[in-house]
Amino acid sequence: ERRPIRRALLSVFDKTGIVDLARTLAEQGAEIVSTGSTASTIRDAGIAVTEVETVTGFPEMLDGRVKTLHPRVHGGILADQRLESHRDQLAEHEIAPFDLVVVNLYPFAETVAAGGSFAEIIEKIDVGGPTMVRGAAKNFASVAVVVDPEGYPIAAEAAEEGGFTLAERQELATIAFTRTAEYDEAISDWMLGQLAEDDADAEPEVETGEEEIPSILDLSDADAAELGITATLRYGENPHQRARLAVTDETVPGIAGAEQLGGKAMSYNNYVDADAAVRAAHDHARPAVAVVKHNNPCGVAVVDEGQDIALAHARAHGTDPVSAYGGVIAANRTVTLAMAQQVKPIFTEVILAPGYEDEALELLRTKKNLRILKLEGQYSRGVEMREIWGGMLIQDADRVDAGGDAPAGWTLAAGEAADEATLADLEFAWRSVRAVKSNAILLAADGAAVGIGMGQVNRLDSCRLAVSRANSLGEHAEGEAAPERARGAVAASDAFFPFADGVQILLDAGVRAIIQPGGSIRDDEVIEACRAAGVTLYLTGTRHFAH
Ligand code: 93A
Repeated sequence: ERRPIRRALLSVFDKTGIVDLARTLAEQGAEIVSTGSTASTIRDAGIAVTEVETVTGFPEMLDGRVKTLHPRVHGGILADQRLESHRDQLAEHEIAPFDLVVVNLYPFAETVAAGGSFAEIIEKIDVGGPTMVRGAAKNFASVAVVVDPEGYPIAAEAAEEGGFTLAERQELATIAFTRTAEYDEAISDWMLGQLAEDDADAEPEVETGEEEIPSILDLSDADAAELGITATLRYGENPHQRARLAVTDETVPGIAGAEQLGGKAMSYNNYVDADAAVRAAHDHARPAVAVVKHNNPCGVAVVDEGQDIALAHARAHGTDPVSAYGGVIAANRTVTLAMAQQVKPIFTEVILAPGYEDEALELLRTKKNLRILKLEGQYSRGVEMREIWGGMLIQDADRVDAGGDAPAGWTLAAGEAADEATLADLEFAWRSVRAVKSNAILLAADGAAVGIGMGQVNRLDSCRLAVSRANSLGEHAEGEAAPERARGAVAASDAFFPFADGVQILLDAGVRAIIQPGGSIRDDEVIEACRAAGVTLYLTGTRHFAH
């Protein structure tokens, strides 16, 4: 059942489309009450409008800080018109109820993004606007609330059809509370950033006399959009860093343009990890899942074509279930319901896949914070760029398609030629290790990583880390020792072993085959160590640093 719109309160910062809405409301016989410049915009268009001052009997004061904060406004918004007692009290105080509240707020985040001064930003903290929005949203039983110009055509249509239904008003209320929540979150983020800045400002600033060049982060949203910026992110790598996202290549599906099917807005770190996760998963032709944390894989596994991707996920999660907490999961096949059921209990920031079974998507969407991204097509990048002080480095993207990346291009340097299964594991390990930050050592067994050592400043420590993870993180009953998963595994190293000491760690742990580029002046010592241990060693001649 529709509630007719007899009286509407319009107070909008962004005047886009407000005249059209006001005209329809007036044509449908609604009284329009409005604030300062909203009222003049409507009146200039020849539409009858009542100034809010006329309603309150009070002038706008404190430079506009107090415009609508008055019982004659909020009584009209908050009265539950179904209740006789509320109707009586309104009558007693000669307050007319509102049926529709249309408000959009002072552009707080936009003023921050545009580099407004401290005082300007403070003045853009809207108080009266959110108060009206929250009041109307709370009272959706009686009032409809619209918070941005996109909703005006719907409101106009509703006015023509005799008003909004209860279900529609409740949906509008939900949108309204989401809006005020985001609005306050932007304010608290900025306030926190100010605290951090205050600390940094303890040192007196030096006047250089030089004119500051505005950074891309200082541009207004509109100017930034012309440079391909599609989003202003909540913040950068840390809360005190501003951040934005620009799409630089619209011809590829890309992480930057991926379709989001659920969850909160992507953060800066989410994008970084999502990119690493998709790249790692797409390095495999077979169905694969990669779990990434802080730009490093903490799990990766493949299954045979035709097997459920859920199995790959279970095994990728099993690589290092401790680190997978709060990770980003990428699959190179459609996410099945079985995989969604596995993911559900695991705290995960982002999941990415080329598609989702309907029931899988439905289940994943019950996790409100999980960002669900759909991304079709093969990961591909032409060039990679990285900023340094005063410059930019540009290089061809690293690919796994060099001669040495396939077993046919490998050289057997020690031990017996690997059988088919070992060769498959070596290839899996080789294709997986390049996603790991150097120095990278990856142990694998049966198409799954079992121990990853990453980001160490010497290869010896990466070997130790890979082995200790393999031998401590495997599934085991409480009170029992973890299985020694390094024993019988294969090992891949993203670059050559400069000394035999790292290899010796792997040999002592019981690996059965090793793949590495070779090329060290001490290759002979490395080869000799493998030969002495009776372990197969292949050289690829190709290196895959990722620093
Ligand atoms: O300064 S406020 O926090 N105090 C108020 O009482 C108030 N009432 C409406 N901001 C207030 N507003 C905001 O003014 C609305 O949210 C809207 O953004 C803007 C509309 O004012 P005008 O119609 O004068 O442009």
